[in-house]
Amino acid sequence: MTKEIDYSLYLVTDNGLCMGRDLTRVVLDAVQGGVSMVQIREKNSTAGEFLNTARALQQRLSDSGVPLIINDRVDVAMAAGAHGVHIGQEDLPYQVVREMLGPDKIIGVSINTYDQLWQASLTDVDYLSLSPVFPTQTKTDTKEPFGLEGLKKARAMTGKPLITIGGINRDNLADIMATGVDGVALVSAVCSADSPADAARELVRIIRDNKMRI
Ligand code: TZP
Ligand code: MG
Repeated sequence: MTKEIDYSLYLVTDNGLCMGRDLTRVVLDAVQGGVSMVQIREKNSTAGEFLNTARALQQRLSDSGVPLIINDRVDVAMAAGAHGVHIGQEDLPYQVVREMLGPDKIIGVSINTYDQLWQASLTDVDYLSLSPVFPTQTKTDTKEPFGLEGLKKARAMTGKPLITIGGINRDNLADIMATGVDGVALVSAVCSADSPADAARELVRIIRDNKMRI
């Protein structure tokens, strides 16, 4: 079943890149600017801190229609009543996550190879995130970037909602959207911006102008 989800501008958080500002404030500003989906990714938080952040955001976002996704932690997502979970290739297998969350929650998977893309396409995972498309300093243990050609190839391989992440900013966003992806995930281009709201607004405009109509 395909859920009606707007993947176009997907904010992934990193507390350390918020320039000392409160994470919740940064996320709410970015949503004000037009972010369509939010993933809390806090690798250095304790489970309790992660849960507090997730609960606070779940409450603040509940009227916005913007889904809140939790990175890695199915337990935190369940406890916070979040909309879903984003898992990597080294997290719990997605079949197990689906059994735990049920059919209505959103599950996204990071894809680092074409073989993984193919395998995940055969499952009921909701979206695939090709990672990374470009080099990035935000995550240091990434595989070789796919580049625009790799992204085009991935787009041709799957009918599932496909997004991509890694080194995306206002300068390369138009080229990325022209490949036919359903959306982009970004960390630093929004979290570290002087105004997360203005940054999101500009990215939304570029996405609107360059989204492929199929
Ligand atoms: N996964 C692959 S690259 C990446 C993640 C979480 C970080 C992307 O960060 P940025 O700042 O948008 O390049
Ligand atoms: Mg993970």
